[in-house]
Amino acid sequence: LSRRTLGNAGYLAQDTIVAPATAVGGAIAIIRLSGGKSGPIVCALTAGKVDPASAPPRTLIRANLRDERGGLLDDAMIAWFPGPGSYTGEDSAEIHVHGGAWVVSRVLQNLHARGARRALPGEFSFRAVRNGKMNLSQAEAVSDLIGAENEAAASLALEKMSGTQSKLVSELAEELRNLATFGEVGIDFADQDIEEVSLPALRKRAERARQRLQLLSESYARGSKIQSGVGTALLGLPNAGKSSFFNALLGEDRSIVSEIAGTTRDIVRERVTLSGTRASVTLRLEDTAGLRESSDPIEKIGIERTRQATHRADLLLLVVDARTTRETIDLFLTQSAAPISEKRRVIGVLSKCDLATPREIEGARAALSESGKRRVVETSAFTGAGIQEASLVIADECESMTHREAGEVLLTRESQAEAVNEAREHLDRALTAPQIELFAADLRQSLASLGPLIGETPAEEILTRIFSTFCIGK
Ligand SMILES: Nc1nc2c(ncn2[C@@H]2O[C@H](COP(=O)(O)OP(=O)(O)O)[C@@H](O)[C@H]2O)c(=O)[nH]1
Ligand SMILES: [Mg+2]
Repeated sequence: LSRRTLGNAGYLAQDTIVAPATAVGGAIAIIRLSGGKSGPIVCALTAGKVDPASAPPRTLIRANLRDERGGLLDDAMIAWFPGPGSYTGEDSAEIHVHGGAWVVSRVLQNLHARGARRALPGEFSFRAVRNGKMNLSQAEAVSDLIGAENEAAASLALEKMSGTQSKLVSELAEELRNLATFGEVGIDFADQDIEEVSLPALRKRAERARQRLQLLSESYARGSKIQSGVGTALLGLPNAGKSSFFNALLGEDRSIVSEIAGTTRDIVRERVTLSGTRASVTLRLEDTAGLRESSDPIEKIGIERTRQATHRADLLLLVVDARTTRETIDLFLTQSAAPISEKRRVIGVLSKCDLATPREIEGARAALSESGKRRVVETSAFTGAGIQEASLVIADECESMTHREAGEVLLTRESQAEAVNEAREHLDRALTAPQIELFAADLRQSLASLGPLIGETPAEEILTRIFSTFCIGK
Protein backbone atom coordinates (compact mmCIF):
# COMPACT_ATOMS: atom_id res chain seq x y z
CA LEU A 1 0.00 0.00 0.00
CA SER A 2 1.36 3.36 -0.94
CA ARG A 3 1.81 6.27 1.44
CA ARG A 4 -0.64 8.23 -0.68
CA THR A 5 -3.59 5.88 -0.14
CA LEU A 6 -2.72 5.27 3.51
CA GLY A 7 -1.74 8.80 4.53
CA ASN A 8 -0.51 8.91 8.12
CA ALA A 9 -3.03 6.31 9.02
CA GLY A 10 -3.08 4.61 12.35
CA TYR A 11 -6.09 3.03 13.97
CA LEU A 12 -6.73 6.19 15.96
CA ALA A 13 -7.00 8.47 12.91
CA GLN A 14 -10.51 9.88 12.39
CA ASP A 15 -10.53 10.11 8.59
CA THR A 16 -12.85 8.43 6.13
CA ILE A 17 -11.88 4.91 5.15
CA VAL A 18 -12.73 2.61 2.28
CA ALA A 19 -12.09 -1.05 1.44
CA PRO A 20 -13.51 -3.91 -0.57
CA ALA A 21 -15.47 -6.22 1.75
CA THR A 22 -15.62 -9.13 -0.68
CA ALA A 23 -12.91 -11.30 -2.24
CA VAL A 24 -11.86 -10.66 -5.84
CA GLY A 25 -13.59 -12.65 -8.56
CA GLY A 26 -17.25 -12.80 -7.53
CA ALA A 27 -20.20 -11.58 -9.59
CA ILE A 28 -20.72 -8.68 -7.23
CA ALA A 29 -18.19 -6.82 -5.09
CA ILE A 30 -19.12 -4.79 -2.04
CA ILE A 31 -17.07 -1.72 -1.21
CA ARG A 32 -17.41 -0.28 2.25
CA LEU A 33 -17.02 3.34 3.19
CA SER A 34 -17.05 4.84 6.68
CA GLY A 35 -16.33 8.22 8.27
CA GLY A 36 -17.39 11.83 8.22
CA LYS A 37 -16.91 12.37 4.49
CA SER A 38 -18.97 9.33 3.48
CA GLY A 39 -22.10 11.38 2.79
CA PRO A 40 -20.53 14.01 0.50
CA ILE A 41 -18.47 11.31 -1.24
CA VAL A 42 -21.50 9.13 -2.01
CA CYS A 43 -23.44 12.17 -3.16
CA ALA A 44 -20.67 13.21 -5.54
CA LEU A 45 -20.03 9.67 -6.74
CA THR A 46 -23.69 9.27 -7.75
CA ALA A 47 -23.97 12.79 -9.15
CA GLY A 48 -26.55 13.63 -6.50
CA LYS A 49 -28.72 10.49 -6.96
CA VAL A 50 -27.92 9.24 -3.45
CA ASP A 51 -28.12 12.35 -1.31
CA PRO A 52 -27.67 11.58 2.41
CA ALA A 53 -30.02 14.44 3.22
CA SER A 54 -32.95 12.69 1.54
CA ALA A 55 -31.91 9.10 0.78
CA PRO A 56 -33.83 6.40 2.68
CA PRO A 57 -31.37 4.80 5.11
CA ARG A 58 -30.38 1.09 4.97
CA THR A 59 -32.08 0.63 1.60
CA LEU A 60 -30.50 -0.42 -1.69
CA ILE A 61 -30.69 2.39 -4.21
CA ARG A 62 -29.71 1.93 -7.84
CA ALA A 63 -27.37 4.60 -9.18
CA ASN A 64 -24.78 5.23 -11.86
CA LEU A 65 -21.35 5.86 -10.43
CA ARG A 66 -19.37 8.62 -12.12
CA ASP A 67 -15.76 9.73 -11.97
CA GLU A 68 -14.82 13.39 -11.47
CA ARG A 69 -15.14 14.19 -15.18
CA GLY A 70 -18.59 12.57 -15.37
CA GLY A 71 -17.36 9.33 -16.97
CA LEU A 72 -19.43 6.23 -16.14
CA LEU A 73 -17.76 3.86 -13.67
CA ASP A 74 -20.56 1.36 -13.08
CA ASP A 75 -24.30 0.80 -12.76
CA ALA A 76 -24.41 0.02 -9.06
CA MET A 77 -26.52 -0.41 -5.92
CA ILE A 78 -25.80 1.68 -2.83
CA ALA A 79 -26.98 1.39 0.76
CA TRP A 80 -26.61 4.45 2.95
CA PHE A 81 -26.14 3.90 6.71
CA PRO A 82 -26.27 7.13 8.70
CA GLY A 83 -24.39 7.12 12.02
CA PRO A 84 -24.74 6.28 14.80
CA GLY A 85 -27.07 3.43 13.77
CA SER A 86 -24.45 1.77 11.54
CA TYR A 87 -21.93 -1.05 12.06
CA THR A 88 -19.10 1.39 12.77
CA GLY A 89 -21.31 3.96 14.48
CA GLU A 90 -20.25 6.50 11.83
CA ASP A 91 -21.88 7.64 8.60
CA SER A 92 -21.14 4.84 6.20
CA ALA A 93 -22.16 3.23 2.94
CA GLU A 94 -21.95 -0.04 1.10
CA ILE A 95 -21.51 0.15 -2.62
CA HIS A 96 -22.41 -2.98 -4.60
CA VAL A 97 -20.56 -2.89 -7.90
CA HIS A 98 -20.02 -5.51 -10.59
CA GLY A 99 -17.31 -7.90 -9.42
CA GLY A 100 -14.02 -8.23 -11.18
CA ALA A 101 -10.72 -6.57 -10.58
CA TRP A 102 -11.04 -3.72 -13.07
CA VAL A 103 -14.33 -2.14 -11.95
CA VAL A 104 -13.46 -2.52 -8.28
CA SER A 105 -10.05 -0.93 -8.60
CA ARG A 106 -11.45 1.97 -10.70
CA VAL A 107 -14.15 2.72 -8.11
CA LEU A 108 -11.63 2.42 -5.26
CA GLN A 109 -9.23 4.79 -7.02
CA ASN A 110 -12.03 7.24 -7.48
CA LEU A 111 -12.98 7.04 -3.80
CA HIS A 112 -9.33 7.66 -2.85
CA ALA A 113 -9.29 10.68 -5.13
CA ARG A 114 -12.41 11.98 -3.37
CA GLY A 115 -10.67 11.78 0.01
CA ALA A 116 -11.23 8.31 1.45
CA ARG A 117 -8.15 6.42 2.45
CA ARG A 118 -7.63 2.66 2.24
CA ALA A 119 -8.76 1.00 5.48
CA LEU A 120 -6.35 -0.95 7.64
CA PRO A 121 -7.19 -4.59 8.41
CA GLY A 122 -10.18 -4.79 10.75
CA GLU A 123 -10.48 -1.01 10.86
CA PHE A 124 -14.28 -1.00 10.43
CA SER A 125 -14.58 -3.29 13.47
CA PHE A 126 -12.04 -1.16 15.30
CA ARG A 127 -14.24 1.88 14.77
CA ALA A 128 -17.26 -0.09 15.96
CA VAL A 129 -15.32 -0.74 19.18
CA ARG A 130 -14.17 2.84 19.49
CA ASN A 131 -17.70 4.11 19.02
CA GLY A 132 -19.13 1.70 21.60
CA LYS A 133 -21.05 -0.48 19.12
CA MET A 134 -19.31 -3.58 20.46
CA ASN A 135 -16.43 -4.42 22.78
CA LEU A 136 -13.05 -5.87 21.87
CA SER A 137 -14.04 -9.47 22.65
CA GLN A 138 -17.05 -9.14 20.40
CA ALA A 139 -14.92 -7.71 17.59
CA GLU A 140 -12.52 -10.62 17.95
CA ALA A 141 -15.48 -12.98 17.81
CA VAL A 142 -16.50 -11.41 14.48
CA SER A 143 -13.02 -12.17 13.17
CA ASP A 144 -13.21 -15.70 14.61
CA LEU A 145 -16.52 -16.27 12.84
CA ILE A 146 -15.04 -15.20 9.51
CA GLY A 147 -12.16 -17.63 10.11
CA ALA A 148 -14.35 -20.47 11.41
CA GLU A 149 -13.81 -23.75 9.57
CA ASN A 150 -16.04 -26.05 11.60
CA GLU A 151 -19.39 -26.04 13.37
CA ALA A 152 -17.93 -25.72 16.88
CA ALA A 153 -15.80 -22.71 15.93
CA ALA A 154 -18.78 -20.98 14.31
CA SER A 155 -21.11 -21.53 17.25
CA LEU A 156 -18.48 -20.45 19.78
CA ALA A 157 -17.86 -17.26 17.79
CA LEU A 158 -21.58 -16.56 17.38
CA GLU A 159 -22.12 -16.87 21.12
CA LYS A 160 -19.20 -14.57 21.86
CA MET A 161 -20.55 -11.99 19.41
CA SER A 162 -23.51 -11.65 21.74
CA GLY A 163 -21.10 -10.80 24.55
CA THR A 164 -20.77 -14.01 26.62
CA GLN A 165 -17.01 -13.75 26.97
CA SER A 166 -16.94 -10.08 27.86
CA LYS A 167 -19.67 -10.66 30.43
CA LEU A 168 -17.70 -13.46 32.11
CA VAL A 169 -14.45 -11.49 32.13
CA SER A 170 -16.20 -8.33 33.33
CA GLU A 171 -17.65 -10.25 36.29
CA LEU A 172 -14.18 -11.51 37.15
CA ALA A 173 -12.73 -8.04 36.80
CA GLU A 174 -15.48 -6.65 39.02
CA GLU A 175 -14.57 -9.14 41.74
CA LEU A 176 -10.86 -8.23 41.44
CA ARG A 177 -11.76 -4.55 41.64
CA ASN A 178 -13.83 -5.15 44.80
CA LEU A 179 -11.03 -7.17 46.39
CA ALA A 180 -8.50 -4.45 45.58
CA THR A 181 -10.77 -1.79 47.07
CA PHE A 182 -11.45 -3.88 50.18
CA GLY A 183 -7.70 -4.43 50.52
CA GLU A 184 -7.10 -0.67 50.31
CA VAL A 185 -9.80 -0.03 52.89
CA GLY A 186 -8.24 -2.76 55.03
CA ILE A 187 -4.95 -0.85 55.08
CA ASP A 188 -6.62 2.02 56.93
CA PHE A 189 -8.51 -0.20 59.34
CA ALA A 190 -5.75 -2.72 59.94
CA ASP A 191 -5.76 -2.06 63.68
CA GLN A 192 -9.54 -2.38 64.09
CA ASP A 193 -10.04 -6.04 63.37
CA ILE A 194 -12.86 -5.76 60.83
CA GLU A 195 -13.47 -9.27 59.53
CA GLU A 196 -14.63 -8.29 56.00
CA VAL A 197 -11.45 -6.41 55.14
CA SER A 198 -9.00 -8.63 56.99
CA LEU A 199 -6.27 -10.32 54.98
CA PRO A 200 -7.43 -13.91 55.70
CA ALA A 201 -11.00 -13.16 54.57
CA LEU A 202 -9.84 -11.40 51.41
CA ARG A 203 -7.46 -14.26 50.64
CA LYS A 204 -10.34 -16.71 50.73
CA ARG A 205 -12.27 -14.70 48.14
CA ALA A 206 -9.14 -14.17 46.05
CA GLU A 207 -8.58 -17.94 45.97
CA ARG A 208 -12.02 -18.43 44.38
CA ALA A 209 -11.25 -15.76 41.77
CA ARG A 210 -7.93 -17.49 41.10
CA GLN A 211 -9.70 -20.75 40.37
CA ARG A 212 -12.01 -19.07 37.89
CA LEU A 213 -9.08 -17.40 36.14
CA GLN A 214 -7.30 -20.75 36.06
CA LEU A 215 -10.29 -22.41 34.35
CA LEU A 216 -10.50 -19.61 31.81
CA SER A 217 -6.79 -19.83 31.12
CA GLU A 218 -7.03 -23.60 30.64
CA SER A 219 -9.94 -23.16 28.24
CA TYR A 220 -7.50 -21.79 25.66
CA ALA A 221 -6.14 -25.31 25.02
CA ARG A 222 -9.55 -26.39 23.71
CA GLY A 223 -10.61 -23.02 22.28
CA SER A 224 -7.51 -22.69 20.13
CA LYS A 225 -7.95 -26.22 18.78
CA ILE A 226 -11.56 -25.46 17.87
CA GLN A 227 -10.69 -22.17 16.19
CA SER A 228 -7.21 -22.81 14.73
CA GLY A 229 -7.23 -26.61 14.40
CA VAL A 230 -5.64 -29.62 16.05
CA GLY A 231 -1.92 -29.87 15.23
CA THR A 232 -1.51 -33.26 13.59
CA ALA A 233 1.74 -34.82 12.34
CA LEU A 234 2.19 -37.90 10.18
CA LEU A 235 4.99 -40.08 11.42
CA GLY A 236 6.42 -43.28 10.00
CA LEU A 237 9.30 -44.91 8.17
CA PRO A 238 10.16 -43.60 4.72
CA ASN A 239 7.92 -45.10 2.03
CA ALA A 240 5.31 -46.15 4.59
CA GLY A 241 2.71 -44.25 2.59
CA LYS A 242 2.48 -41.08 4.73
CA SER A 243 2.19 -38.69 1.81
CA SER A 244 -0.33 -40.96 0.07
CA PHE A 245 -2.47 -41.06 3.22
CA PHE A 246 -2.10 -37.26 3.64
CA ASN A 247 -3.37 -36.75 0.09
CA ALA A 248 -6.19 -39.24 0.60
CA LEU A 249 -7.41 -37.38 3.70
CA LEU A 250 -7.32 -34.08 1.82
CA GLY A 251 -8.88 -35.55 -1.28
CA GLU A 252 -6.24 -33.95 -3.48
CA ASP A 253 -2.68 -34.57 -4.70
CA ARG A 254 -0.89 -32.13 -2.46
CA SER A 255 2.25 -33.91 -1.29
CA ILE A 256 4.62 -35.64 -3.72
CA VAL A 257 4.36 -39.44 -3.67
CA SER A 258 7.02 -41.75 -5.11
CA GLU A 259 8.54 -45.19 -4.60
CA ILE A 260 11.85 -43.49 -3.75
CA ALA A 261 12.41 -43.47 0.02
CA GLY A 262 13.03 -39.94 1.29
CA THR A 263 10.86 -38.10 -1.24
CA THR A 264 9.21 -35.82 1.33
CA ARG A 265 11.76 -33.54 2.93
CA ASP A 266 10.36 -30.22 3.93
CA ILE A 267 7.11 -30.30 5.89
CA VAL A 268 3.98 -30.03 3.78
CA ARG A 269 1.10 -28.33 5.61
CA GLU A 270 -2.62 -28.29 4.88
CA ARG A 271 -5.77 -27.66 6.80
CA VAL A 272 -8.63 -30.09 6.56
CA THR A 273 -11.97 -30.40 8.35
CA LEU A 274 -13.13 -33.96 9.04
CA SER A 275 -16.58 -35.06 10.20
CA GLY A 276 -16.78 -37.27 13.25
CA THR A 277 -19.73 -39.13 14.74
CA ARG A 278 -20.84 -36.12 16.77
CA ALA A 279 -18.78 -33.15 15.63
CA SER A 280 -16.45 -31.98 12.91
CA VAL A 281 -12.85 -31.07 13.66
CA THR A 282 -10.28 -29.00 11.78
CA LEU A 283 -6.75 -30.39 11.57
CA ARG A 284 -3.54 -28.55 10.89
CA LEU A 285 -2.07 -31.52 9.09
CA GLU A 286 1.69 -31.86 8.60
CA ASP A 287 3.24 -34.41 6.24
CA THR A 288 6.83 -35.07 7.29
CA ALA A 289 9.96 -36.75 5.99
CA GLY A 290 9.54 -39.44 8.64
CA LEU A 291 12.17 -40.83 10.94
CA ARG A 292 15.21 -42.91 9.93
CA GLU A 293 18.99 -42.75 9.93
CA SER A 294 20.10 -40.93 6.81
CA SER A 295 23.40 -39.65 5.42
CA ASP A 296 21.75 -37.35 2.89
CA PRO A 297 22.29 -33.83 4.27
CA ILE A 298 18.95 -32.52 3.00
CA GLU A 299 16.97 -35.51 4.24
CA LYS A 300 18.69 -35.04 7.62
CA ILE A 301 17.24 -31.55 7.85
CA GLY A 302 13.84 -33.00 6.95
CA ILE A 303 14.18 -35.59 9.71
CA GLU A 304 15.10 -32.89 12.23
CA ARG A 305 11.98 -30.98 11.13
CA THR A 306 10.00 -34.17 11.62
CA ARG A 307 11.19 -34.30 15.23
CA GLN A 308 10.11 -30.71 15.80
CA ALA A 309 6.73 -31.34 14.17
CA THR A 310 6.28 -34.39 16.38
CA HIS A 311 6.99 -32.35 19.47
CA ARG A 312 4.49 -29.60 18.74
CA ALA A 313 1.72 -31.90 17.47
CA ASP A 314 -1.40 -32.57 19.55
CA LEU A 315 -2.09 -35.71 17.56
CA LEU A 316 0.29 -38.17 15.90
CA LEU A 317 -0.72 -40.47 13.09
CA LEU A 318 1.71 -43.41 12.96
CA VAL A 319 1.67 -44.70 9.42
CA VAL A 320 2.95 -48.25 8.96
CA ASP A 321 2.92 -50.42 5.83
CA ALA A 322 0.59 -53.33 6.68
CA ARG A 323 3.21 -55.81 5.43
CA THR A 324 5.78 -54.70 8.01
CA THR A 325 7.00 -57.37 10.43
CA ARG A 326 6.40 -57.19 14.15
CA GLU A 327 10.15 -56.72 14.78
CA THR A 328 10.35 -53.68 12.50
CA ILE A 329 7.21 -52.14 14.02
CA ASP A 330 8.52 -52.73 17.56
CA LEU A 331 11.82 -51.15 16.60
CA PHE A 332 10.04 -48.16 15.03
CA LEU A 333 7.89 -47.70 18.13
CA THR A 334 10.96 -47.84 20.39
CA GLN A 335 12.88 -45.36 18.26
CA SER A 336 10.01 -42.89 18.15
CA ALA A 337 9.01 -43.66 21.74
CA ALA A 338 10.20 -40.34 23.15
CA PRO A 339 7.84 -38.16 21.14
CA ILE A 340 5.02 -40.69 21.33
CA SER A 341 5.08 -41.21 25.07
CA GLU A 342 4.20 -37.63 26.02
CA LYS A 343 0.61 -36.65 26.60
CA ARG A 344 -0.36 -36.26 22.96
CA ARG A 345 -2.81 -38.59 21.24
CA VAL A 346 -1.67 -41.32 18.88
CA ILE A 347 -3.57 -43.26 16.21
CA GLY A 348 -2.08 -46.14 14.21
CA VAL A 349 -2.68 -46.13 10.45
CA LEU A 350 -1.98 -49.33 8.54
CA SER A 351 -1.30 -48.41 4.93
CA LYS A 352 -1.21 -50.34 1.65
CA CYS A 353 -3.75 -52.89 2.91
CA ASP A 354 -4.50 -53.69 -0.74
CA LEU A 355 -1.05 -55.30 -0.96
CA ALA A 356 -1.11 -57.18 2.34
CA THR A 357 -2.59 -60.57 3.31
CA PRO A 358 -5.14 -60.75 6.15
CA ARG A 359 -2.50 -62.49 8.26
CA GLU A 360 0.02 -59.69 7.67
CA ILE A 361 -2.62 -57.08 8.51
CA GLU A 362 -3.54 -58.83 11.77
CA GLY A 363 0.13 -59.14 12.77
CA ALA A 364 0.87 -55.50 12.01
CA ARG A 365 -2.31 -54.39 13.80
CA ALA A 366 -1.36 -56.29 16.95
CA ALA A 367 2.14 -54.79 16.97
CA LEU A 368 1.05 -51.23 16.17
CA SER A 369 -1.79 -51.23 18.70
CA GLU A 370 0.62 -52.57 21.36
CA SER A 371 -1.86 -55.28 22.25
CA GLY A 372 -4.96 -53.18 21.83
CA LYS A 373 -3.79 -50.08 23.72
CA ARG A 374 -4.09 -47.82 20.71
CA ARG A 375 -6.69 -47.41 17.96
CA VAL A 376 -5.54 -48.67 14.59
CA VAL A 377 -7.25 -48.14 11.24
CA GLU A 378 -6.71 -50.19 8.08
CA THR A 379 -6.39 -48.15 4.93
CA SER A 380 -5.38 -48.18 1.32
CA ALA A 381 -4.70 -44.82 -0.25
CA PHE A 382 -4.59 -46.72 -3.53
CA THR A 383 -8.17 -48.12 -3.46
CA GLY A 384 -9.54 -45.56 -0.98
CA ALA A 385 -10.62 -48.35 1.39
CA GLY A 386 -10.70 -47.32 5.04
CA ILE A 387 -10.03 -43.61 4.42
CA GLN A 388 -13.55 -42.57 5.44
CA GLU A 389 -13.31 -44.77 8.52
CA ALA A 390 -9.90 -43.23 9.34
CA SER A 391 -11.36 -39.69 9.11
CA LEU A 392 -14.10 -40.70 11.51
CA VAL A 393 -11.69 -42.25 14.01
CA ILE A 394 -9.39 -39.20 13.85
CA ALA A 395 -12.27 -36.78 14.36
CA ASP A 396 -13.62 -38.80 17.30
CA GLU A 397 -10.16 -38.98 18.88
CA CYS A 398 -9.99 -35.18 18.69
CA GLU A 399 -13.34 -34.74 20.35
CA SER A 400 -12.02 -34.69 23.91
CA MET A 401 -9.46 -32.05 22.88
CA THR A 402 -12.15 -29.85 21.31
CA HIS A 403 -15.09 -30.58 23.57
CA ARG A 404 -17.23 -27.69 24.81
CA GLU A 405 -20.16 -27.71 27.19
CA ALA A 406 -23.19 -25.81 25.94
CA GLY A 407 -22.71 -22.12 26.66
CA GLU A 408 -19.15 -22.58 27.94
CA VAL A 409 -16.80 -19.68 27.17
CA LEU A 410 -13.43 -20.73 25.72
CA LEU A 411 -10.57 -18.39 24.89
CA THR A 412 -9.43 -18.70 21.26
CA ARG A 413 -6.62 -16.18 21.04
CA GLU A 414 -3.13 -16.30 22.42
CA SER A 415 -3.18 -12.64 23.45
CA GLN A 416 -6.31 -13.28 25.54
CA ALA A 417 -4.79 -16.36 27.15
CA GLU A 418 -1.64 -14.38 27.94
CA ALA A 419 -3.65 -11.60 29.57
CA VAL A 420 -5.60 -14.07 31.72
CA ASN A 421 -2.39 -15.90 32.68
CA GLU A 422 -0.79 -12.66 33.70
CA ALA A 423 -3.83 -11.78 35.83
CA ARG A 424 -3.62 -15.21 37.46
CA GLU A 425 0.09 -14.80 38.21
CA HIS A 426 -0.55 -11.50 39.99
CA LEU A 427 -3.29 -13.21 41.99
CA ASP A 428 -0.90 -16.03 42.89
CA ARG A 429 1.43 -13.41 44.28
CA ALA A 430 -1.43 -11.69 46.12
CA LEU A 431 -2.35 -14.98 47.80
CA THR A 432 1.07 -15.26 49.40
CA ALA A 433 1.41 -11.55 50.19
CA PRO A 434 2.41 -11.12 53.84
CA GLN A 435 0.78 -7.69 54.19
CA ILE A 436 -2.52 -6.25 53.09
CA GLU A 437 -0.75 -3.36 51.30
CA LEU A 438 1.01 -5.84 49.01
CA PHE A 439 -2.19 -7.84 48.57
CA ALA A 440 -4.05 -4.73 47.38
CA ALA A 441 -1.23 -3.73 45.02
CA ASP A 442 -1.08 -7.21 43.44
CA LEU A 443 -4.85 -7.16 42.93
CA ARG A 444 -4.66 -3.83 41.14
CA GLN A 445 -2.05 -5.34 38.81
CA SER A 446 -4.14 -8.43 38.28
CA LEU A 447 -7.08 -6.25 37.33
CA ALA A 448 -4.94 -4.18 34.97
CA SER A 449 -3.87 -7.36 33.14
CA LEU A 450 -7.49 -8.04 32.21
CA GLY A 451 -7.85 -4.52 30.79
CA PRO A 452 -7.55 -5.50 27.11
CA LEU A 453 -10.32 -8.11 27.53
CA ILE A 454 -12.89 -5.85 29.12
CA GLY A 455 -12.86 -3.14 26.53
CA GLU A 456 -10.77 -0.50 28.21
CA THR A 457 -9.22 0.95 25.10
CA PRO A 458 -5.69 -0.47 25.08
CA ALA A 459 -2.60 1.23 23.68
CA GLU A 460 -2.49 1.69 19.92
CA GLU A 461 0.31 -0.83 19.62
CA ILE A 462 -1.87 -3.52 21.20
CA LEU A 463 -4.80 -2.54 19.01
CA THR A 464 -2.63 -2.76 15.94
CA ARG A 465 -1.54 -6.25 16.93
CA ILE A 466 -5.11 -7.40 17.50
CA PHE A 467 -6.77 -5.82 14.48
CA SER A 468 -3.96 -6.52 12.02
CA THR A 469 -5.00 -10.19 12.08
CA PHE A 470 -8.45 -9.23 10.76
CA CYS A 471 -9.28 -9.12 7.09
CA ILE A 472 -9.42 -5.91 5.13
CA GLY A 473 -12.95 -4.58 4.85
CA LYS A 474 -14.14 -5.99 8.19
N1 LIG B 1 -0.51 -50.28 -3.58
C1 LIG B 1 -0.39 -49.22 -2.77
N2 LIG B 1 0.70 -48.45 -2.83
C2 LIG B 1 0.81 -47.38 -2.03
C3 LIG B 1 -0.22 -47.05 -1.10
N3 LIG B 1 0.18 -45.96 -0.41
C4 LIG B 1 1.39 -45.62 -0.90
N4 LIG B 1 1.79 -46.47 -1.87
C5 LIG B 1 3.04 -46.44 -2.63
O1 LIG B 1 4.13 -46.49 -1.71
C6 LIG B 1 5.18 -45.62 -2.13
C7 LIG B 1 5.55 -44.63 -1.06
O2 LIG B 1 4.43 -43.79 -0.82
P1 LIG B 1 4.58 -42.35 -0.14
O3 LIG B 1 3.20 -41.87 0.13
O4 LIG B 1 5.47 -41.47 -0.95
O5 LIG B 1 5.30 -42.74 1.22
P2 LIG B 1 6.02 -41.78 2.30
O6 LIG B 1 7.45 -41.84 2.03
O7 LIG B 1 5.68 -42.39 3.62
O8 LIG B 1 5.45 -40.40 2.15
C8 LIG B 1 4.69 -44.97 -3.42
O9 LIG B 1 5.22 -45.70 -4.52
C9 LIG B 1 3.20 -45.13 -3.35
O10 LIG B 1 2.60 -45.19 -4.63
C10 LIG B 1 -1.37 -47.88 -1.05
O11 LIG B 1 -2.32 -47.68 -0.28
N5 LIG B 1 -1.41 -48.96 -1.90
MG1 LIG C 1 6.31 -38.65 1.86
